[in-house]
Amino acid sequence: MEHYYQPEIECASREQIRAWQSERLVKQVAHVYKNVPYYRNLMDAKGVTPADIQSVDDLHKLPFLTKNDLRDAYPYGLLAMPLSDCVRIQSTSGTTGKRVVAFYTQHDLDLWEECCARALMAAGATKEDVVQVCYGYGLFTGGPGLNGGSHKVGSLTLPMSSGNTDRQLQFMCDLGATVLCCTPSYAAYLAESIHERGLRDQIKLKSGIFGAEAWSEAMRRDIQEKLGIKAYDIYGLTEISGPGVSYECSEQTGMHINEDHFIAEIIDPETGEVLPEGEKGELVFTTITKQAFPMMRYRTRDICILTREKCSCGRTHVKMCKPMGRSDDMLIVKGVNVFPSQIEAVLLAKGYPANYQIIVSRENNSDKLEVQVEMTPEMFSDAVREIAEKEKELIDALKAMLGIYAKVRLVEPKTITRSEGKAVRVIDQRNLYDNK
Ligand code: DLL
Repeated sequence: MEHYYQPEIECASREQIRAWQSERLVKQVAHVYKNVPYYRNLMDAKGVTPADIQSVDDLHKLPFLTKNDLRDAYPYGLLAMPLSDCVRIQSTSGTTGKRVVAFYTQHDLDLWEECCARALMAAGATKEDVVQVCYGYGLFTGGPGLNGGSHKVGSLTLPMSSGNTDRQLQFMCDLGATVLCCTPSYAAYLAESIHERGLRDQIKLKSGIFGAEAWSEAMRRDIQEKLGIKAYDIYGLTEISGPGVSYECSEQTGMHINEDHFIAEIIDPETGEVLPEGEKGELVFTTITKQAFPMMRYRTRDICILTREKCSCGRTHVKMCKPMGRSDDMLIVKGVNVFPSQIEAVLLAKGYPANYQIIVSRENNSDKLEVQVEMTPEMFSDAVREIAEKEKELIDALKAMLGIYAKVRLVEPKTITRSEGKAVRVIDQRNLYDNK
């Protein structure tokens, strides 16, 4: 049986959803124009005024926002409410320069948690369930979002946070967790550990909600089989709120976007032109109910397709497919957003030439990051011990920049293949977007 958190909204008619969107968009534009000088300037530069936005049909007239705008306006430049009305900050795992800081009023938190509650109920959670949340808690939105959603549903919530697999498994068995929330790679790791320790008979899990990174259908099958559960995808990003921007239902064929809060568009990433439904392009979101940190036409850089085909679950909100890639070079390694430019900045600051390669792989369902860096001829003549020290120094500097461990290998000058055109900076061996 399909469960809904807010059936009257989740299954509303298309006309009703459109009406909500138009009415809320007009209000949101007025709010932003009045309270966010940064965006007002963008609108003025494009010659658009709030009066030009009368319905969703006018959305395309508004200027885009990008991660660069968030960086330029850091930290308060896109805030639309007095700081004293805000009660929470969340942030992306990115670091200096790229860090996104999002603000929430109590109203914003409530709506975000309701979105997560919809996702949880779509995955079968009820007040009888025990929800084990092993997304990170803290600045990352995963833990707090699903935690809040679980409270709204009325489930018994286990705020485990990430890591400490022994303790996760002990609580899972002893307290009879029925719904698991974590990244798909951690779910696969837990599944393997359960299998190895022969705990399968002691777990009561029935479903899992896995997101924050790309995962394939093959990985879904593997997790479902090993844990004996139904595995649901969940998508979101800090800028827009966090997890629960969209979520899967029993059909498991894409994620319903909470259209009463977020308007989705697909654009051509080169030209910015809006593409018709069913075409593949970059996903863009406009928030229409947020108070503190509204995002107008925010370019996610996630490549995606939208579909409005009728869904057997009864929900009427548009569905997005699993993200199929990114239109920028951001990598997600161990759930942390990593830009090659951050790595390059560290290397240059430490006096290395910009000849490097970043290799991402996955072993035992855990991501590995390796940076191969060419030494200068002078460094190459150094003793082996000194080279090891240099590697250690780079490992520390990268850790400070990225927040995660990257293995560093200093290689002989001129060993990294030069290419004719763009340098191949990143080799991602994980085949994350191979959706078979
Ligand atoms: O990852 C929020 C989240 C937490 C989503 C827990 C789901 C569960 P950020 O750290 O800001 O927020 O990273 C957002 O992660 O633009 C996508 O590229 C990627 N991403 C998120 N969910 C998925 C997913 C959280 N289900 C960025 N599949 C997004 C593929 C995903 N990629």
